[in-house]
Amino acid sequence: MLEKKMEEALNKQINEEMFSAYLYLSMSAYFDSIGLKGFANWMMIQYKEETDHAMKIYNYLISQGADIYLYSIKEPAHQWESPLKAFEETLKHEQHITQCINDLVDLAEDIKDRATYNFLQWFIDEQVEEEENDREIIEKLKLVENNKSGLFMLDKDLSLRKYSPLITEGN
Ligand code: OFO
Repeated sequence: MLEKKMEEALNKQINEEMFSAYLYLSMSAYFDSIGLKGFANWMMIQYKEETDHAMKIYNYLISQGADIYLYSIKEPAHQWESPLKAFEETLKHEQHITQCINDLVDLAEDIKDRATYNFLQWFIDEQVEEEENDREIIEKLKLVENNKSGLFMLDKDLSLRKYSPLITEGN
């Protein structure tokens, strides 16, 4: 049984995760439109992972007998100045998500909601990984700046990323 304010906060986080999914789907389309299929693949997988994050919270709320509120999803941008700018926005967005997760953890601590506190630990680790991945790609993009063959190599690299679904059922 969740307290109402935790139920509300987790429902808001579903919306944050769905916006993340929308943002990365839009970035995937952008990369496709400029012929960078590997980057598009990376972002498409990111989109799927964000949907998994939303579903992980959804399933947790259901398991706690809480209500689900599916709020409207904001419209993301659909063009970026360059691959570097898109990834800089990605990192900035993930830093915002990290803050959202930290706020949820603080709330769980404040109201002594130990189940939710435990549930959120997975997201804390995930955010460390997400920010690290973005920083790595930003560094590489800075290295290959204005070098078409470098960008092509990086695109090839990112085309290798594979999606492994999160087991969200009852998870
Ligand atoms: Fe990108 O980790 Fe969820 O939002």
